[in-house]
Amino acid sequence: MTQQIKSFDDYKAVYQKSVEDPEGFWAEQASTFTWRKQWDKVLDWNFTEPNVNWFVGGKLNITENCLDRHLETRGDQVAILFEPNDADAENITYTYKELHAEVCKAANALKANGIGKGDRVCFYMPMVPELAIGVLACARIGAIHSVVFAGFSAQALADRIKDATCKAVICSDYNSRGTKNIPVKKVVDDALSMDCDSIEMVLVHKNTGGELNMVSGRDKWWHDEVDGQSTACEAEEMDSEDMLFILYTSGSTGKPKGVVHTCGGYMVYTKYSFENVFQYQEGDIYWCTADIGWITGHSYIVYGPLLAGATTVMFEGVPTYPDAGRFWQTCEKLKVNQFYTAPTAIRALMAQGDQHVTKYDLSSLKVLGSVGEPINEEAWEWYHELVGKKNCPIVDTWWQTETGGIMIGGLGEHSPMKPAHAGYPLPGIQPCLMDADGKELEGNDIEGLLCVKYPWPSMLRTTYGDHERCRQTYFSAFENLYFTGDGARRDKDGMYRIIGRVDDVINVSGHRMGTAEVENAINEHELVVESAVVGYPHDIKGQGIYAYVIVSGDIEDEDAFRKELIQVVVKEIGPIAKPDKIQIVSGLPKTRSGKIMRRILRKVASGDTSNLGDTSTLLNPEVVDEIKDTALV
Ligand code: 6R9
Repeated sequence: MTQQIKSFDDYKAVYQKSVEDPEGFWAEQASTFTWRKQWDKVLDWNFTEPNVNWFVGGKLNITENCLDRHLETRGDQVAILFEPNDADAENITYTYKELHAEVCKAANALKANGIGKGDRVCFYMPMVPELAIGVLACARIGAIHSVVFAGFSAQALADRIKDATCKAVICSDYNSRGTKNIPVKKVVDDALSMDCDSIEMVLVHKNTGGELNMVSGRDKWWHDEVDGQSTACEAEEMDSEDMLFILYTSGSTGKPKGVVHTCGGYMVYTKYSFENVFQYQEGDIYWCTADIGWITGHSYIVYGPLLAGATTVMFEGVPTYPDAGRFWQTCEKLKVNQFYTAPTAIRALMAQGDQHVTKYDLSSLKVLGSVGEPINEEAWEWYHELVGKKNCPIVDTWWQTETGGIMIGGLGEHSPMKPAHAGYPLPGIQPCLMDADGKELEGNDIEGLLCVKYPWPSMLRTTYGDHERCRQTYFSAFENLYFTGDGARRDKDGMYRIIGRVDDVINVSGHRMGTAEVENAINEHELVVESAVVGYPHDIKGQGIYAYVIVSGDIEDEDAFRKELIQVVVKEIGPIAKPDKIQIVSGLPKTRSGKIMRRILRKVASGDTSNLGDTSTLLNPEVVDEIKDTALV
């Protein structure tokens, strides 16, 4: 284990060192791993192209660090502790030895099917151990995984498969979530009917069993391919900067982009941040409730914990099944020590009543984490008092798909806490706040656009197949800075409070959604002329989706029309992008240059029509009154 930070003074000293000598600091962290070949140079970078290389010339395989390295010291310790959807079902465990064997078998199966270094493999799977095994099997042989959250639609899956020209899809037959048994393979079949020419194989894991259409020559069963394989598989030697995975995320414009992470830096940073933020101790049981379809699952269910030799819980189900006490029941049963979830889940469970929490023994808990969106004070207090009994620090962790790991957040009990404040940057992270004119805001008690000044090991390297888009999106707003897209406050003590996105990205239940993406989906409906989507405050989801829609002709049954629109969005993106409110309007407020004035639409959607600012310069000021009068609030 790396040297963990053990007090706030310790943090201050380590932080100081990490910014004075970043290369020395990260070289020290990197030296705790197994490398096939030591790096020649710690860092080589510029933020103009951008071109960032960490541990240049180093050779490694991340799975040797997640698995092989632990075999001697902790081979019989549980690596993955699987909690199935059915609360009465037995837990399934994989020790480090067993996980190593399963990963090798799956890796051999992929190789036997012609998949090798550099090939892209798409995953569309529920939260079952085979997902983690499959992802690690890819990393073992140098194939690049692209996990697509299994709630996305066939269309969204096809777009991602095509963008990365994946060679194979690995999926399950069905996904059991709560009382539902969701057909997963069926979605893959639908996606593959949309010109996914690069796909040569579909590997199907039998999860619940049930009706299935297997296409001969293309579709194969996981058990047929994997079960008979050898439990040994030599790991592919990877360069530090070889791609480890692609993960698609939404931005303010266009289609989702494939964020690229590479092997060496991602490995060093996810382990370091995991050990320090959660203050993981030998023998602890750690549970992150995210889905591996998101970055949180990649970094803090799979890679970070396994690199640290932790026991990581994987949960198949939903927080409300069989009832709203499932999280706490499971914490009691598994004696969970570190628990990491999202504010939206906390708010939803809070609304179900305290009795679901108080009936369980939560004394094993030591650290509570929060991620995905700002946590409001009420939810923070509830989490702290009811779940943590005021004994557990809350680590509010701010980071992004692009940052690969936690950037700002508490370090277990060692950092000061303030509700709704993520707190201080982790060692090696140099945030700054900028004003709109590109001037850095110095000192404390200020608010601005959150940027990062200096590279950190797990930052994105590019957006797959389109480097210019990466430069444009993250490195062009401010010279020599990485721009996060978030606004933040630095309070008088230097603690950061994340305010939220400053671009056209909305955060629905911790899921990033580009407003343009939702608009494109809505516009697919034949009666829609134009639409504009904004976020508005939502009690449980954080933000809800509010759509303004212009239609052609008369709509006889508005409710039926709204249902149709929702269906279109579900088909194009998935249920997570469903608009909560759809207002039919005759026009959208536009500037003289034809840009939609979203500021006005956001205000109306949030129920605040008191001060809409100067609307006289609009091309069509008269629509503002109509929009106000027919608003759905
Ligand atoms: C890890 C993850 C990133 C966006 C980010 C920000 C918001 C994440 C937050 C937070 C306030 C926190 N966000 N954590 N806002 N406090 N602790 O969520 O990645 O899905 O890429 O979303 O989420 O707006 O820019 P991702």
